[in-house]
Amino acid sequence: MAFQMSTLSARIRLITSGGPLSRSRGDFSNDSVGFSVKLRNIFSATQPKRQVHSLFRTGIAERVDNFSTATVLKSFKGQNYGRACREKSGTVYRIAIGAFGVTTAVACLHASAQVAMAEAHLNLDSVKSNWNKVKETLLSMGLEDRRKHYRSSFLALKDIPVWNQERGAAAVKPHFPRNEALDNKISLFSGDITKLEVDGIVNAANKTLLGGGGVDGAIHRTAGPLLKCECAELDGCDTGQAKITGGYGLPAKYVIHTVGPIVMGAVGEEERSRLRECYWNSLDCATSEGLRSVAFPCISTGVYGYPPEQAVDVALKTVREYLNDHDHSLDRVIFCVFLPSDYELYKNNLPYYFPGDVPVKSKL
Ligand code: AR6
Repeated sequence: MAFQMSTLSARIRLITSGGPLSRSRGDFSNDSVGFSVKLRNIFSATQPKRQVHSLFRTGIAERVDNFSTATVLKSFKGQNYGRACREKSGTVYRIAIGAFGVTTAVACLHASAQVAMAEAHLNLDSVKSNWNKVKETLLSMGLEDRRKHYRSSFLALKDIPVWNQERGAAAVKPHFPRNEALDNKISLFSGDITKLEVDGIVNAANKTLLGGGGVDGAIHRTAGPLLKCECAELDGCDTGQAKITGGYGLPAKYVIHTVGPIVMGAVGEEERSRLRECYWNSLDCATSEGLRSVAFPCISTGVYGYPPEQAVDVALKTVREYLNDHDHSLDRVIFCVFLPSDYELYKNNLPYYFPGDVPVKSKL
């Protein structure tokens, strides 16, 4: 117990005295859930949770015992005034330390109660959970803590190469001038969008926002049932519009739901405009919520029947135009393709919209 007490005190001193752990202090004051989670991590390195609780209780009792008024009076019984003064000041010091200990212990008890409350909100598998609280708690967590709640494997943003690094497509006559900074904000990724650890992934949803097949089904499956609970309160979504929710069990913090146009027969101006709105409004939705990295699937090109070889131009042109106007608002836009044929389409068309430093060749 003595060892546990000294470990605990040393850790509390580190937090309060500007040691390495004190860097997190700003987070603590802003965010009590974050504080709780971080505090739990500090303690759990040496203390099982039950021991920590009893440690706090014992800590308060011991300090109150050690610095009771009886102790103070005792120090004035001595004959030597100087000695009494020294003992008195020592006692005052100990009282101050004791008071600090009690305050800290009370704060710790409060924090551990909050940890328990936060964890109680974190059942991602039950529709009985309060989605609002779960969302809030997940978003307030640091990355390492949030990763414990992912319902799938993940790919970190730093491991998704930017387009510039994997260039190699044929040189073409670009539709836009080269902008090296923008080239470095683009990725072409082939795989499952539900694995991407980015700020937001875009869902090719339907107007109900209550889930479906394709990428919509995959996103809802990985996020868990609370995503549908939140979606149910959004009152649907019109074609071309976008609405944002939490990501729940997804590695992505947020999901931006947009509804692509349904193509029956040939693509007309109406369908083109609606598809453009999907990309533009999704990016607008992301930046207005402060998201810095966003991944898109090939909206409307599955069940909704938009020909992929026409959709690719709308997707790339809209993202390029958005980045021209908002280059400081986003760090990365990822085109997430699922089919090998879509990968080829994007690879061949990206140089028209994000041209690199390559010799010019006409598309015709
Ligand atoms: N990750 C990335 N892309 C995917 C994934 C995935 N896990 N799964 C499919 N895709 P679709 P739509 C690609 O049909 O055409 C739903 O039922 C897929 O290869 O998902 O906009 C909704 O509820 C294709 O390239 O969306 C709507 O009712 C792209 O995602 C309707 O489908 C879009 O295909 C929306 O149809």
